Amino acid sequence: MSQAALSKWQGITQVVVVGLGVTGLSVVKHLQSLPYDLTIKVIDTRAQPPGIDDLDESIEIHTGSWQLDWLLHADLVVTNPGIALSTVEIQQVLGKGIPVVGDIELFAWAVNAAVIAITGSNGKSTVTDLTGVLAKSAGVNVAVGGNIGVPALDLLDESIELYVLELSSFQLETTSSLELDAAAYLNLSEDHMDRYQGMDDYGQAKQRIFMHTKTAVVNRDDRATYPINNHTPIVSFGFDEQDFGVVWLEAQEYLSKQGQPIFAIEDLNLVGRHNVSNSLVALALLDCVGVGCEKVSSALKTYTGLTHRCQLVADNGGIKWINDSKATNVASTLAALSGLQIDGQLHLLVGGVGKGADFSELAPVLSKLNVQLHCFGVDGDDFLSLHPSAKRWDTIEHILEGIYSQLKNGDAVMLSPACASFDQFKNFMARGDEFTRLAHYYSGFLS
Ligand code: UMA
Ligand code: ADP
Repeated sequence: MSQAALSKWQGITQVVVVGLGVTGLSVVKHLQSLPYDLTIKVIDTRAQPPGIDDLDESIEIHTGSWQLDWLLHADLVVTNPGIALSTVEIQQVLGKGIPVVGDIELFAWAVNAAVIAITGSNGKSTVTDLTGVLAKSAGVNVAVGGNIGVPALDLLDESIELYVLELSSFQLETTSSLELDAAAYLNLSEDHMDRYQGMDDYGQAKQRIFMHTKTAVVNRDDRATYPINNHTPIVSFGFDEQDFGVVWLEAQEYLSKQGQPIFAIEDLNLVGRHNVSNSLVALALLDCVGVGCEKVSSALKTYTGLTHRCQLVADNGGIKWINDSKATNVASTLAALSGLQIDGQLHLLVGGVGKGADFSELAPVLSKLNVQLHCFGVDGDDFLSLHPSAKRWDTIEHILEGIYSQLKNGDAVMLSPACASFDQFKNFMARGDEFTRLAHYYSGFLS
């Protein structure tokens, strides 16, 4: 344990963990592993929080409501990213001067190796995963986690040389001392407007990734991704020839570094222009920690991306079925549409929980496509005015059952819903799995 970490824990004995789930469990496990005499209590406002069966029986837990008395007598409160700092009870804790941190802050207190982090509205998981895959291919002992799924604290291990973390704005809100070797801010577009007061508020949470980074990796096409303080050294990515970019050579397009071609874009196995940009970011981040492009090019060639992101799940009878369930906001659906190449008609499935978003940006893009819009879920009505073809359905299953017999050679069916899934599914993975299951079923009739 470093001197810096020791000083962080000085005077702390009562720790209250708010919110279980995978984060809460990882926090409790980490606290138990520390060489301090800590009293750990857990509060979860849900009656049956996920993870409760895995919680050590010796830990006191309060479920179903807040337990203010515990909170106000804590020396440290550790919140799940799903809990907003603006929550009345958390504001009372802060008002009393009790520190409130998240799991990433505890990770920062404990970590002893190089760390790369990635934030942004879209592309975080793809860039995080790709960076990890490429680092591993170059022989680095790398651990990948954070918002992508595996809590950061569960990754901690003496043997790890490099941590690659996906950080959400929720996680960044409660993180203030994470020292990074490189931090990428991919893009900023409307999301989580049910949690933030507006785009400024949301963007500021993401800016926190630059608080202590050696290098900021930023998007030349999105000024919001540049650090507000002017002291952080910058490496940028984009679609021109500067820094990490794109060049043409003998009628071929290449990923480039400072104008020099480093990788032929046609050799990428990823679909869409947004993945050209995601590849550039991974290369830039690894370059910052001394892993050169030449060491990772064969892994970049074979990388096919994560499931539920523009994933081709069936291709029968000339009809493509694409699962883009991870598109949970407008910008991600726009990115999916921009990368599509289809000969026939696109059947686009949109809807779910809209999170207060304005979907009107989709209308001009849809107007240029040969598209049939199918709207489902609790906020499906919000899409009806976006295209003359829009039709209202209740579920994905009913849509596919209703349309499969009309599909023709060259058509594509894509779930890219621009919404969260919680009205009808446990999460976006369950929604994507359901679409994939139905795609396999109905495409079977068409082969
Ligand atoms: N909740 C309560 N009461 C509580 C605690 C939580 O109602 O006392 C609710 C919150 O409103 C919240 C939900 O429960 O929406 C989240 O709790 P959870 O148990 O699902 O959380 P974890 O399992 O710990 O998952 C969290 C992240 N969840 C959120 O930020 C909401 C996961 O990101 C992340 O993968 C995981 O930690 C590991 O770091 C998910 C996510 O949706 C995938 N993230 C958002 C996004 O990507 O857009 C930010
Ligand atoms: P995140 O973790 O930020 O949600 P993902 O990598 O999981 O990002 O991708 C989510 C969705 O966003 C995908 O369905 C894809 O269509 C879209 N997407 C991926 N990368 C980008 C990007 N760089 N810009 C815009 N949209 C993107």
